[in-house]
Amino acid sequence: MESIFTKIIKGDIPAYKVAEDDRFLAFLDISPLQKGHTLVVPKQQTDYLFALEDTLLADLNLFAKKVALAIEKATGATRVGVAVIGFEVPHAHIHLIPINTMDDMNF
Ligand code: DGP
Repeated sequence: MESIFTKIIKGDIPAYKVAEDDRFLAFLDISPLQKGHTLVVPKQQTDYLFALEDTLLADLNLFAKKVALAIEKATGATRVGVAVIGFEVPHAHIHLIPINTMDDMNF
C-alpha cells in the first residue's frame, strides 16, 4: 500500500516542498514542532529508515545535511535538531527541527 509520503512524492496530495532531487524529497511537516520543521524522505518507499540500503541511507543523510544548513540559514536557528521517530508514517524519514534551546525539542 502507498504511504502518505509516497502520495506526496507523486504529487497526489499537496505538501510544501523544501528541496528535491531524483532520489529524495524534503517537505514541511504538517504538525510542526517549530517553524521550519521539515521531513526528509527517500522517494523509494521503505517502511523503516534503518532498513534502507547502505548507500541510499548515506546519501539521504548527505541530502539532509544540505537541507539542514539551508533551514539554519532561513530560520536563523542556532541548530537544526535531528529526530528519527517513525511511529506514525511507515515510510523512512528524518525530522529536521530548527531549535534555539533544548526546550524547542520537547515532544
Ligand atoms: P513519525 O512517523 O512519528 O516520525 O511522524 C510522522 C510525521 O509526519 C508527523 O510529524 C506528522 C507528519 N505528517 C503526517 N502526515 C503528513 C502529511 O500528510 N503531510 C505532511 N506534510 N506531514 C505529515
